[in-house]
Amino acid sequence: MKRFLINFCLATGAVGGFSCWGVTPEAFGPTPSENQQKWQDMETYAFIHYSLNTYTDQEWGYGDESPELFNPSDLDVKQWVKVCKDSGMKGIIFTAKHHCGFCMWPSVFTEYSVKNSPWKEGKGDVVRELADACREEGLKFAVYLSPWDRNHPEYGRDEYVTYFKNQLEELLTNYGDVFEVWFDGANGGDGWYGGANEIRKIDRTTYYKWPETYRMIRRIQPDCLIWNDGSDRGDLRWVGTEAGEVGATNWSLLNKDGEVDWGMLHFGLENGDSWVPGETNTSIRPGWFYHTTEDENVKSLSKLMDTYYKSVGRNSTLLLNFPIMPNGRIHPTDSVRGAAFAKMVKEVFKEDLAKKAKTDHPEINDGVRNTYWSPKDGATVGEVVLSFDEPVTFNRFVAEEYIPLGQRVKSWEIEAFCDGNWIPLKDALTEDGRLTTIGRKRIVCFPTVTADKVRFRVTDSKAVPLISGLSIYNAPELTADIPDSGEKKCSDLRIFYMSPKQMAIELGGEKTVSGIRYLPPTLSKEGTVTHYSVYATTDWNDWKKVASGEFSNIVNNPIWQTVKFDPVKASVLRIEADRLSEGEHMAYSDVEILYE
Ligand code: FUL
Repeated sequence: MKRFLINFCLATGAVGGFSCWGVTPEAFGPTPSENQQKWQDMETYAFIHYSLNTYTDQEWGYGDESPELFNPSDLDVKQWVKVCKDSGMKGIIFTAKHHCGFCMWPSVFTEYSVKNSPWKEGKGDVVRELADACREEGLKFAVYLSPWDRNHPEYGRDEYVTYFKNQLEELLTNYGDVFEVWFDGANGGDGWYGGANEIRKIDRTTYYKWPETYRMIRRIQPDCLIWNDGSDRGDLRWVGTEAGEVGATNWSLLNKDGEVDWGMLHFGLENGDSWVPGETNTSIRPGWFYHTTEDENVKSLSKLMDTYYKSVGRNSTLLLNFPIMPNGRIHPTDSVRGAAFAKMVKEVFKEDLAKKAKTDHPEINDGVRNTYWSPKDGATVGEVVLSFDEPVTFNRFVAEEYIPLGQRVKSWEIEAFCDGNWIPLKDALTEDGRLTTIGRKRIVCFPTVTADKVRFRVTDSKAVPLISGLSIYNAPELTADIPDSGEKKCSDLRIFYMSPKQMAIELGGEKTVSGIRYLPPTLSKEGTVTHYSVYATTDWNDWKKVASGEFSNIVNNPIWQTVKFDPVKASVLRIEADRLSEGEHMAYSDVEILYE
């Protein structure tokens, strides 16, 4: 074990970022803008998914759904804002326009909007109501505007890009401050497109003319952050999954140019030349839009806490989605779960036990973000010991880097001094327990220990590490966990392939069937069915087509897909893959049958 210099720190207590040695080090590598720092300080904010899909029980609308469908009986944006606030969310990003193209505000550039719906006799504006309600309650407001538009006749041509920019300008000009714009990367290709009903492929790197659009955003709302999925470098990046976790190693860096692969999204790029921090997005339910069938599948409190540790606790933010029900409100299960989550976060982090510790480096446990500890003489390794008069019991450790001068730490360790021995504390939420990056905030969870001393040790860093805070907490055990899913398997099903794109399910006798559920392969995207047809038979001879359609967003969010149809007598069902996301052979993780 290496021994380091004993550092005697000059506690400056000064503002503006001071090292314990009284010298302000130079920035190292890319650094965050002030906006990016403010954004990361929000930690948790909400997504709200609401559109015509809510009324068609879909995740992606095709673009031909009637605006007549939009007629909520009880739309109450104040309830949404209250739920989000009670869930600890600091802002809301709203789906002003999802892939179906329906605008939740009365855009002057299209007829496909709330203005042609029965709701408020076409005089309503959901974006306006929500933006106002957010402001009243002190939440920040932001918009999701889908670049892919399955309704617009000109999608794929230049005219559409002008339309898209006009809409963005409308949203950025008429609704007050917008803290983020979210440009979804999905582009499934096919759509209604004004009745053309065809597949339109675009080159995502050139079609939308992002540089021009970005310039416009900066001009109208200089404080607004640009999110995209990584292909056109904005200010924030997707983390490569909708499951609610970023890599345990998470650099807030990417390269300005060039391809961005999944690993770069999920872990950042250690030597990237630009500051592009990751935003972790996930839904409180399996889907992004509301489906009654998911009422039993709202994320449990322990799952939400796990998500928090794997996002906010890994140098990211958490963008947590609340879907709106057809009546225009958030479901009570979601709101109760959201409030329990906020309460638990508060409970876990209510008392920083590190503040009681004695240390030679008081700037590390003073709770002040712009004072930081660093090893002497610019060393890239070093350690700090926190000593307690009375033994402390704890199971969470939080480290924070002073990111205004860049992200530096590459690996570190924590040890607890228990019964005369130093015991390493490993991250229980990773397989190898190793600690790598820190960034804005890194939370480490481990089984409860009682110790007299705690040692924090940086073992590798790109440049002298600047640690603005170490804290220690004792989280309550989560005993009353609610299971995530009420899925039950049907044991008497016999499933086999009739051909690479046809799967037969024998039901074990003649039954009245009203639907199927399909869980795609989860380890690889290969064989995932994106477009399906379902047939039923009682004699293996006479097959009746009972359903067909699209499993939208199944690639990014590989969750259970439910297909319902009019009850039919069958002894065998056949699922055909009309289209696969990748590969030539359809695959599944599980299949269920819904009976009458
Ligand atoms: C995805 C979209 O395709 C989903 O529908 C949802 O909006 C999610 C947040 O992003 O890429």
